[in-house]
Amino acid sequence: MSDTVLVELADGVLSLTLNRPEKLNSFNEEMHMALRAGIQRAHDDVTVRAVLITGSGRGFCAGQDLGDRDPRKGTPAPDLGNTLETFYNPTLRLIRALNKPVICAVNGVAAGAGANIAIACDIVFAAKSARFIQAFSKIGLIPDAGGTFNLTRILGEPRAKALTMLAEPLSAEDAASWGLIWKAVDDETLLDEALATARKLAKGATFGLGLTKQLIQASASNSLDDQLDLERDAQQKAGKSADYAEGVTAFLEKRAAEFKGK
Ligand code: T3D
Repeated sequence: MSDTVLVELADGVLSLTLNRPEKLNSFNEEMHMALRAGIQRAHDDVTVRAVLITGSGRGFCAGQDLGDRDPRKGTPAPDLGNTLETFYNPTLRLIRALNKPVICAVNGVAAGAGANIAIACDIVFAAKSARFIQAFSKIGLIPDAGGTFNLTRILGEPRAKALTMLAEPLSAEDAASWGLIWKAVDDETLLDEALATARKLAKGATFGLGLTKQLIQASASNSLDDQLDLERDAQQKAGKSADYAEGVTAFLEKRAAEFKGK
């Protein structure tokens, strides 16, 4: 087991903490594989009902470890298309495909692919001291890890283009007011708030939450007609779930529901 990602399961929440603080939790191959294994576990383990991703130390994640891309070593230029396909894209796809909520607690600077992995999560909290930096243009790259997709859909072209071309830091509070993240919170309360939210969701009707996540993600590329059809089909599944039966029964019995995520 790698210590580049700390893994803890408690109260239905799988916490994944990026753990290369001396490199601002930038990605080397080992950390890529450890994060992916964590998210895959969330897919496979029915006791996991929500995921929390955060970082150790003063940063969330500074994207790719550029020490592993040092041109001075004299090796041939790397095939970055291949590294995206091998390392980043599978993780992005796993996060989006996971039928369970993924909460991100951005504890400090989130740069390059680190920023875009955070943005790809379902509910993003950030410490007020955190910054989001689309650092790619500073080193001659394009925004990857879903950046061109998510930034454009969330912020629109003017802000997506300026953020990525200028690579200026975006504060957590501006990210929240622009709708890029859910909330900017005091540094001292970040983990408590994010964890409390993850625990609340983990106790919730996670079968329906998974469907909701997929529907909202699908809407960006669907017509209204297609989306109405999807809602019909998803509601049919939700209506047959044990969580729905429990939710309605608990309402009628004036008690708290005990959802099982089924
Ligand atoms: O390659 C592929 O597979 C393609 C995919 C690419 C995806 C990408 O993410 S490309 C973008 C890569 N990331 C960056 O360009 C960001 C580079 N880092 C920075 O610009 C700055 O470090 C930050 C703005 C993030 C933070 O600045 P600051 O002043 O708070 O911290 P610092 O002093 O720059 O960094 C602290 C340490 O972390 C420092 O090490 P040292 O000097 O104390 O030994 C620094 O070198 C290290 N560090 C930070 N980012 C990276 C890194 N080391 C390796 N790779 C990094 N990305």
